[in-house]
Amino acid sequence: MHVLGESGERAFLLGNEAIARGALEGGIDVFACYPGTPSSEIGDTLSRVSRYLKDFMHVEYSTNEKVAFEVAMGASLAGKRGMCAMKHVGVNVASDALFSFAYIGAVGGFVLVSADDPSMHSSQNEQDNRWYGLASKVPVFEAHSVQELKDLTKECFEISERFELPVILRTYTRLSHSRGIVKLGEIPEKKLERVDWKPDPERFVVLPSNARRLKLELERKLERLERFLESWSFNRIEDAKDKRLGIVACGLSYSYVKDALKRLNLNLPILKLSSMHPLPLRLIEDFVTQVEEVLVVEEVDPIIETFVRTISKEVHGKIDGLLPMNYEYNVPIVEKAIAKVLGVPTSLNYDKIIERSKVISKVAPPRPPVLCPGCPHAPVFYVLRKIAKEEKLCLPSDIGCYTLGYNLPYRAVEICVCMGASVGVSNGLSWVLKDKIVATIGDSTFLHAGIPGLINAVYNGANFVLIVLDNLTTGMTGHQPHPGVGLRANGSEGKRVKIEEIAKACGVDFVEVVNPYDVRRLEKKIREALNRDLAVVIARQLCAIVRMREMRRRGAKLLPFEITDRCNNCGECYRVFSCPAIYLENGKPQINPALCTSCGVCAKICPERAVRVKRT
Ligand SMILES: Cc1ncc(C[n+]2csc(CCOP(=O)(O)OP(=O)(O)O)c2C)c(N)n1
Repeated sequence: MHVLGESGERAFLLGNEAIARGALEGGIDVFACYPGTPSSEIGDTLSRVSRYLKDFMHVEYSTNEKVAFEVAMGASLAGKRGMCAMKHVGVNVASDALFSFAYIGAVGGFVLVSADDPSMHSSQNEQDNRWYGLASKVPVFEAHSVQELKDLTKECFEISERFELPVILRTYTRLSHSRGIVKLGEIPEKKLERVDWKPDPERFVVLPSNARRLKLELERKLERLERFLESWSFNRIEDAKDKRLGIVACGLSYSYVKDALKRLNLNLPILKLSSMHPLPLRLIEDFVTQVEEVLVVEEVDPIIETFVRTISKEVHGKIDGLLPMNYEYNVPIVEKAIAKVLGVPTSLNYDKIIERSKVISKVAPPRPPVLCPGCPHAPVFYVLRKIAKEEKLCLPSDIGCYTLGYNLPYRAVEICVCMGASVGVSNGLSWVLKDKIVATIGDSTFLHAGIPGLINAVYNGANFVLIVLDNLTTGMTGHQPHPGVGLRANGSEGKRVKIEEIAKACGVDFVEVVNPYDVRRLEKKIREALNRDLAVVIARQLCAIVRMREMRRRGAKLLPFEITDRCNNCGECYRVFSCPAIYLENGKPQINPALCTSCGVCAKICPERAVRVKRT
């Protein structure tokens, strides 16, 4: 595994692999995460590593981000090094623990990796998690390259331990999913040894009487850290003779600035910043007073810019509209901004290039994302659409592959807000709607945040059907296991937590498990559920991608299906069920054997019984 290369070697690492390597070099003891793009490869890498370095550390996929945070916090409170990783919205889930842990402070080094997603490549919002650092009084660091990401991860452990503070390492899609050559450092020889518990209740118990004192201590720690950051090697001024414009370049934006200056053939002073909070204000002051005007380049919100504006009047950035307020940056965006301030031409006519790319993109056929062939979620949406033709339904859903049920022809996802919200919102809807409610939620999402809403429904008497789309994996983020699967991050078998037993234990009386490929039984059970007050239907069938992978590994053969002459081209299979493995050839539906997963659903729904197993 290249992430386990020898010290001194150079490895071509993904940003997230670099974080994993940095954690190993930092002697991590406990790592916990809940997957979410763009953070998932950190956990996936450490999960693979834990199979090789068996006693080095504990690695786990936790049930949600708050739990993951608390797992790493537990290690830190015992004096060990803990790290947790999550996507930006995961920090919303973990934030309750974050704010209080700031007061207590780290004992062993503690790093929270927040992977933000500017431009929302795979997220519901574009929040800038540096605000969490400011709000919770937790330091936030950012890197500008894959190499620096690795080095900074290790450094974060050092800073956390030295200043007794939890720290946030903020990364983002462009960096986490970039590859770069990384010079590897030493992974310490160590084993995860158990230690004696050292209680410190006056610090670890955030009763108001302790918290009042701890708040002042926290502020003193941050002041000390600020002094340290003024001469910290990751923050630095790169001076230049041309003082017309100085650029404050934050995190990855530093790389854009360097490239943009190269293209413009300019040499301007740069303040490269890796500490987003606390800010090295003296260093910033030093820099700003040396130049005529300042440009602040940062993603996503104008946080540093707002601070710099308190020091200097001649500040450009997002607030004066020079740089876009939204979405991620790139070299042309930064180059255009610098060129505009200095009144020089850009190296290329970017506007013309963008116009041309718009013309080219019109030629390419639109390819909206679809559920995979054989996806076990598809029959559920098919059945819901069928029932919804007879009686109007309200269809809240949740976040996962199944959110694609929003697309035509299903349109079986009518509300999607955040993980677990399908259940909570169904509670509220059930008190005000005339229509019946059928909520859909994935297995991982149910375990993450669906259970409290279900208990609430039982207790308060809310009335809806909850379908758990149980594909026995966390599909959307790369097939990580979860408690409902039983497998652990290091590959060992854990005790399987059964969703049907949870639903029953929550107090739900009607709980049924069905195989969604058995469409008739699925429809029967959903209809029965609709006649009950509160019901849970678990549609359980392995994710088609995982099933196909396993079959290939075993060398198992798929049953080939074909469409016979009985077909009258009614379109039920390709238009209503919308299987992506069925296409039209000369106006007749055909099964593409390269895509078909032999789920057999098309054969079951065909009104003419025209689909059958091919006779060979
Ligand atoms: C708070 C939060 N954490 C993580 C994610 C990333 N994420 C999106 S969907 C999902 C889980 C999907 O798994 P599952 O519910 O089993 O549905 P599947 O994709 O397998 O259909 C995750 C982890 C998120 N959107 N929000």
